[in-house]
Amino acid sequence: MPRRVRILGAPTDYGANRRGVDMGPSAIRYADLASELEVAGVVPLDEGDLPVPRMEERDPDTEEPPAGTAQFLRETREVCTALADRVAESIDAGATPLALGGDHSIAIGSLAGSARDARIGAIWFDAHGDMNTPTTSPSGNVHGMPLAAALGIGDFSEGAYDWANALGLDDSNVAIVGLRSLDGDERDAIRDSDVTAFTMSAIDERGIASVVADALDVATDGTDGIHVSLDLDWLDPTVAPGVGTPVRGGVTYREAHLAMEAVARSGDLRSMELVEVNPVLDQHNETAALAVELAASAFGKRVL
Ligand code: HAR
Ligand code: MN
Ligand code: MN
Ligand code: MN
Repeated sequence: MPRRVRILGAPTDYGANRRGVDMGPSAIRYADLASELEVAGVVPLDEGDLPVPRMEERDPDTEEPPAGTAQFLRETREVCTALADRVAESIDAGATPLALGGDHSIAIGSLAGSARDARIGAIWFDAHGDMNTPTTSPSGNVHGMPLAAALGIGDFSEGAYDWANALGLDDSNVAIVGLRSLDGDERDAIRDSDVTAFTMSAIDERGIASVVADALDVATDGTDGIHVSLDLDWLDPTVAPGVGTPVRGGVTYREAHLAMEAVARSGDLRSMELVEVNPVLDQHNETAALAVELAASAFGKRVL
């Protein structure tokens, strides 16, 4: 039976400092996500978008946390708890959830849902570590924090209930691939954890195939499957210009495809997300189109 993929749009930009990433799901669908997934040999079912309150509709009198702490944490919690339920339901129904951001804060929901009744691993394809906490973040933007939140590092609780910590995910099963931008405290957080981080230098020296093979070993070791979190700023800005926080020196078009093909071959993909596509900053939707191509590769599209 072919794999079924449930497409879950999460059009939020509450975790980012640049507007526009809320249009990511539309841009990715416009780039023919569903038909490319069919070409990859899976059966896509588009479940539409999660409800996200529009920034412009918010009560201007709502109190924001002081600068220097996590911004819009309440809205982020709402989106992520809803997404977590939809991801968990998709997996229960025997399908593979594919979440469309939105900014990278949605990963808190994807990971919580994917890890609800299972032990999972995660591969984080990103220029950034996303290991800040509300107290260490220099920006207050939650899209720089989702990996820490999911690993139970830092206080995201807003009271007693810790909605963010994905209990079925252990740091020893997390690999970051393509790292090239870190804040000071974030570097310490990664060093103090059991997260395995592969920088761009590692890719330059060893080649992407060997690095991704190691990342897959880390994420599959003793787990029931892996979550693939694909931040489009992982790629070099020359091929993925439509992102809010581009960093020079990213992976090439070919390296990105090779990595996704290795994910497909592993047979361990349990859940996936495409995040940080910003159509306002893009050129002719090419970053959304690239996201679609890479998803198709991750779900098994091949030339021959
Ligand atoms: N590290 C910076 C911060 O915390 C930048 C976060 C970058 N944004 C992302 N995450 N797209 O991967 O603000
Ligand atoms: Mn990210
Ligand atoms: Mn990033
Ligand atoms: Mn551990």
